[in-house]
Amino acid sequence: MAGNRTFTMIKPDAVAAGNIGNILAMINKAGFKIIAMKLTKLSSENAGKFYAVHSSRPFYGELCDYMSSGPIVAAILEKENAIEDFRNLIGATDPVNAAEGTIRKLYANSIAENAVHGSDSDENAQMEGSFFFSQFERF
Ligand code: IDP
Ligand code: MG
Repeated sequence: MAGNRTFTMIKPDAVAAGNIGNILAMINKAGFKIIAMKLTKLSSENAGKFYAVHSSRPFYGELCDYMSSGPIVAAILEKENAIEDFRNLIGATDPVNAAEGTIRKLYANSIAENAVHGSDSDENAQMEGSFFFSQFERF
């Protein structure tokens, strides 16, 4: 990874609302290259594993139910300074606090159903990407 890759999901609310294309267009326009991508669905067990880091937070059950409620798009993205630049592109966790023009400001419903995931560190990007993709599925 060496700082140039991040992992994202287009979450169930955004897929259900028909916003896959709009969100991918913003990702491309911001200069990210897609290294791996798939439309898939998390079981509640796998949502629990993916978000295990949040297992002690009060919203963990709600988060796992939501993330397994419908299809998602999982992708590995490449760009210089990928982690920070992608967090800036998606905006704050709560869309109320997200900057104008960010993906969450435009497409999130709430702090829970907030349209997209973005990794918060190189280490987590590596782990999260590996959760969905093998070496052979990446470009
Ligand atoms: P992030 O996605 O901006 O990194 P995190 O704090 O890592 O935010 O939380 C992970 C996900 O958990 C959020 O994207 C959102 O879907 C959900 N979440 C975060 N805070 C809350 C909350 O207060 N209530 C309900 N869901 C939340
Ligand atoms: Mg996070």
